[in-house]
Amino acid sequence: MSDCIFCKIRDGEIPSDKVYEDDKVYVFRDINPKAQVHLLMIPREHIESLEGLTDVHDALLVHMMHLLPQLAREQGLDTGFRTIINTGKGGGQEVFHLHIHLLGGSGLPGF
Ligand code: DGP
Repeated sequence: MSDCIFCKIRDGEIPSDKVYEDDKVYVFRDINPKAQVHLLMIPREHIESLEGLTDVHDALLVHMMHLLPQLAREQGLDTGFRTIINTGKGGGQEVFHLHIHLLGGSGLPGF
């Protein structure tokens, strides 16, 4: 059994506020939102971080990148959005299942 929180969310073992899912990704609202809209996009496959990617993930990555603006539009983020990928402890990563933060709307902190 995996101890990964995001695998458990993907599998419905931990409840989440799901926004979107397909055969490759699962998207849900961050439990501790840093802006009006704060989504997390995870691949269904357990990949620890960007460091775990290989050539076999190329199609998955393109899929994720194309989905981000679509989801942002659906969330009403007509003027733009921010994406963040924290990688490794030194990059501030807390959950070791690759995820892309999608943030926007009021409350977006400066960077
Ligand atoms: P990162 O620091 O990039 O690893 O961000 C992890 C994010 O995951 C953080 O913003 C809070 C969020 N998070 C952690 N546990 C849960 C959870 O159980 N449910 C939800 N929805 N989000 C979570």
